[in-house]
Amino acid sequence: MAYIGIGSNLDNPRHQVAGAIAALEQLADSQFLATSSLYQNPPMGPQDQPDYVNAAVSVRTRLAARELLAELQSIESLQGRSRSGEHWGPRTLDLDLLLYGQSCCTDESLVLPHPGISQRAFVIVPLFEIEPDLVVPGVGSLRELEQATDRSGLVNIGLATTVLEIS
Ligand code: 5RW
Ligand code: CA
Ligand code: CA
Repeated sequence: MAYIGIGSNLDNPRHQVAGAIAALEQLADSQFLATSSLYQNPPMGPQDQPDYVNAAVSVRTRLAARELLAELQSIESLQGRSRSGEHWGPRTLDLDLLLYGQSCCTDESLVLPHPGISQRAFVIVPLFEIEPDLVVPGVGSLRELEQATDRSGLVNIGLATTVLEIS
């Protein structure tokens, strides 16, 4: 089982997150399992950027972790992610591989579990919604993380819906 964190704070974030979920539903050699609600929340890190919309999904996949990561980067690119912006700056789409089974990995290009899991409410809350009994290797139970999390900044804005928007 793999868990993917989704974030966007540019170009209609809710639409970007819905588009990412639709793309992840079509992932090669994989079975899409669950999606969380979308959560609007203020930026962590640099504050001079718009609010984010975050979500999490789970997939069962035959792809190797690095193959999955490459697929995530390709979806980011298709949705206009630019790699030129400032580090931790605003982006149309950020897909993070949060967990890949029980794998632990500390390469330059891939760290598993994703280091953000243990502190970021915008990761913990959506993940808890889809997998409350999850145990994060090297960290502990998601339930304990969730209980220690300040969720006050997060607004549940519902499930992703694909709708035609009239401009
Ligand atoms: C840097 C996250 C420092 C937390 C980063 C920090 C975000 C976000 C980023 C996201 C929200 C990485 N990504 N804020 N900030 N959602 N809300 O997806 F403490 S940059
Ligand atoms: Ca991220
Ligand atoms: Ca990322």
